[in-house]
Amino acid sequence: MIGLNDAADRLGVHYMTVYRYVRTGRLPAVKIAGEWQVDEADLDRLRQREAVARVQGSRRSWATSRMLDRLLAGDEVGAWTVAESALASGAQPADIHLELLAPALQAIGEQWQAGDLDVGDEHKASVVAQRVISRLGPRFNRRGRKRGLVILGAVAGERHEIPVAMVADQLRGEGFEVADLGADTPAASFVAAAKRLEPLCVLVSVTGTGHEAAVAEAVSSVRAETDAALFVGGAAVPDEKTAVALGSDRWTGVDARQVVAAVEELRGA
Ligand code: B12
Repeated sequence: MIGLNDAADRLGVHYMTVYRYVRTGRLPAVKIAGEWQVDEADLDRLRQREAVARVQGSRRSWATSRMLDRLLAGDEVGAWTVAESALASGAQPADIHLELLAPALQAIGEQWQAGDLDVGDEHKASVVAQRVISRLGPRFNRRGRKRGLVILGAVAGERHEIPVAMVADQLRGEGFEVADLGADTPAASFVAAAKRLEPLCVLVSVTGTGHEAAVAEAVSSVRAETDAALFVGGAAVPDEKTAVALGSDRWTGVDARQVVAAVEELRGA
């Protein structure tokens, strides 16, 4: 372990810069006899990450790898600190969703698929991601008259709830009212909500493959009861052809910003 003055020398930065790294969670440290001490291995890791960020010309890629690290550690406080420092440097709440959390989660999926992580790691990371999303939620509140109501949910059997939560918050951020039915929503619940709420639009989310029958049931049930626009989307809907085959009015893109734009178009906004 070394002190912050030595760490600053090794990194070639001012003492206060290292101190800020420690306070924002970028550099793990412990206090020994009232003095911050850092592990040299952590210092090396920080140096490597900084180098990657420099090469890629982006502070965000650094923040994304830091977010990934904190999700895998199951560290809500650390993950929130990463989000908070990005917000403090001018990122919008939607950027935290799409540029920090989504790529970190996608990287976790790749590591799970490669057999480097077990499903428990994925669960632990998801819990932290959901907590960060919840803490960001109020920042998407927008005052004033609502622009219309959107019903949103993942189909029956589909447990991927995080993409749904992101779309819901981003729609709220643009002034829409959202009935978020969450994950694993039975077709009958989409229908009940659509009959009761007279939505501008119903969004059916599907992330994994193998949910085609559930999508078909949700789509046909909703269409039988309402004339509202209906879009099927999510990671399992990568293109126009798939969207149309699944019964969507059209393809509305792969991320939340694109869905929001499609809903805005309906409104003629
Ligand atoms: C977290 C996670 C889980 C968590 C979910 C926790 C939760 N509460 O959400 C748990 C552990 C439960 C889970 C379970 C499973 N998972 Co999983 N999971 C993931 C992981 C790592 C992240 C998902 C995520 O949140 N991504 C971040 C979001 C923001 O990205 P996104 O999907 O692009 O989101 C955008 C779009 O979907 C869009 N969008 C969302 N809704 C809508 C709606 C409309 C209308 C439109 C237009 C757009 C839209 O907006 C979002 C924001 O921009 C992914 C890896 C990955 N590549 O994403 C695997 C992944 C999705 N899972 C996978 C698998 C295989 C499974 C399991 C079968 C096995 C397992 N790993 O346990 C089960 C299936 C459970 C089930 N029945 O659904 C595979 C799916 C492969 C496939 N093509 O089918 C993936 C891709 C991992 C991989 N690389 O293999 N998983």
